[in-house]
Amino acid sequence: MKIQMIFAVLAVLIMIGFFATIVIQNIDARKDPTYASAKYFIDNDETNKHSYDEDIYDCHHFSIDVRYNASLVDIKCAYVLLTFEGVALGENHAIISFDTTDKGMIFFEPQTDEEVDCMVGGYYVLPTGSFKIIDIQYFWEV
Ligand SMILES: [Ca+2]
Repeated sequence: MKIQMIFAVLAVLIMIGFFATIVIQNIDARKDPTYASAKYFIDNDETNKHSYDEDIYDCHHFSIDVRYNASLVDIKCAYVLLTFEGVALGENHAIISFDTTDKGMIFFEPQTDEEVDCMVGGYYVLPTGSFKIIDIQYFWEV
């Protein structure tokens, strides 16, 4: 009887530990950065050193990798999907942004680390031309 009680207590303790681990893993430690820390991060992150390849590593890969790398240092970063006027849905462009605590939303082209202006109705310049932005979507989850 006492051994059964010990096993029951052990089982409960193991379950508590298991659920506590799940809760701890789900706490999102990422925070919105200051402008300076976002700039420092993007300047030191090496994603921009990848080579662009339309079939292997394109704008989506650059943006996903920067967002992931930011999460590793607890910086909240968004994968940003830009939709251009007159361009097919699958051919939109991905960049990244930070909602900085001191200067608000800022955008970077992750292929070059260049800070870029982005707003609906504005234009985005790519090597292939200048495109009117008709929608901006933010994806914050890593
Ligand atoms: Ca960089």
